[in-house]
Amino acid sequence: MRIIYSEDHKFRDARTELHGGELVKPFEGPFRVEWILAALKEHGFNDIVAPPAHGLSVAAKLHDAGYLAFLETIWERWTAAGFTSEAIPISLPVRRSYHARPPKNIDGLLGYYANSVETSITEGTFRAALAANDCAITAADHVNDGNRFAFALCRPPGHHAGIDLFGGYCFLNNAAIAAQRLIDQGANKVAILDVDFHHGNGTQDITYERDDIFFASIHGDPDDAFPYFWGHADEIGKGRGEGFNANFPLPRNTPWSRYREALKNALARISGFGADALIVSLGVDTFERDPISFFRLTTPDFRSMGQDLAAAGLPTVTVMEGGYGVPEIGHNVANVLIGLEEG
Ligand code: 7XA
Ligand code: ZN
Repeated sequence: MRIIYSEDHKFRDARTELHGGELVKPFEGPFRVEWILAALKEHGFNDIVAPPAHGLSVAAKLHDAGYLAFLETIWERWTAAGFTSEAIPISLPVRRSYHARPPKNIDGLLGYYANSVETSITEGTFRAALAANDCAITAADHVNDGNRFAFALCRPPGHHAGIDLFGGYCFLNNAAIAAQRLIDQGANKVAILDVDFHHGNGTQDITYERDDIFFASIHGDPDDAFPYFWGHADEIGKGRGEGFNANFPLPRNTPWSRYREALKNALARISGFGADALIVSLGVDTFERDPISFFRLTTPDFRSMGQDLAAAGLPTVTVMEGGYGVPEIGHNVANVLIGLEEG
């Protein structure tokens, strides 16, 4: 399987994350990709290529123009305003902010485009997000060229990035960008299956009113898990998109046996949709020892997950999302890819 990876992810190396009332070292950092790459090489995945620059033309079909301009210029504007530390939103539009619009004040603008406040923006964040976008597009192109699989080792991740929202460590929605690229190149219908522990609220935001992208997500119940305000089972899509969104919230301590039932149900929905291709938003924070999540999957379970995903029989672009804290994340990712190739 071809792995698409850019060294430019290193340009995002934040010092701060707001967690439990403190500014801590972020759970999402460059070390994650180092662990994943090391494990992939150990398991014999040696076809690792850097993506060419693709720019923002695909992202511009999914994200708001003002939001993209914000991402591109926020650091410059933040420092020009005299701030010397990382940019953290403090004031967000909420219920009954009926007249919310992008303010000119940089603090206000930062809150306007945020869906949560743990994620600091740093000098190199946009450059790294652009590289992740390049990985996703290149992986989609590899599958479009007739290859069954590609893995976009994206960092920063993307599935919480909405039409005009960043947060949850995400800025550009890499999975939706891969789906859009496949559609631009001739696919009629693409399914995105999000197996990260957290609901893919950004992907749902982008695809909610579309009937050419089916979105399914298996995740910690939002009653108990970030992003809290999205991901309920009754969110089924809207307008033309009604019936093309499926959420599978699961409780604390979910083991593989229970997870697998949800996975089979999600795959059955995708099969009914009749997709030409599958995008997998792969988070391995469903792992039993993930520091910020609460499912109970083990390292061998990820191989079974890959086999189940392959049984869908679709050209598949896997896009990296979350997974934290322990070097096992690399083996968990490798196991999904091994399972995909076996299935
Ligand atoms: O998939 N998304 C993540 O892994 C990021 C979740 C961010 C949680 C922040 C709440 N402390
Ligand atoms: Zn996650």
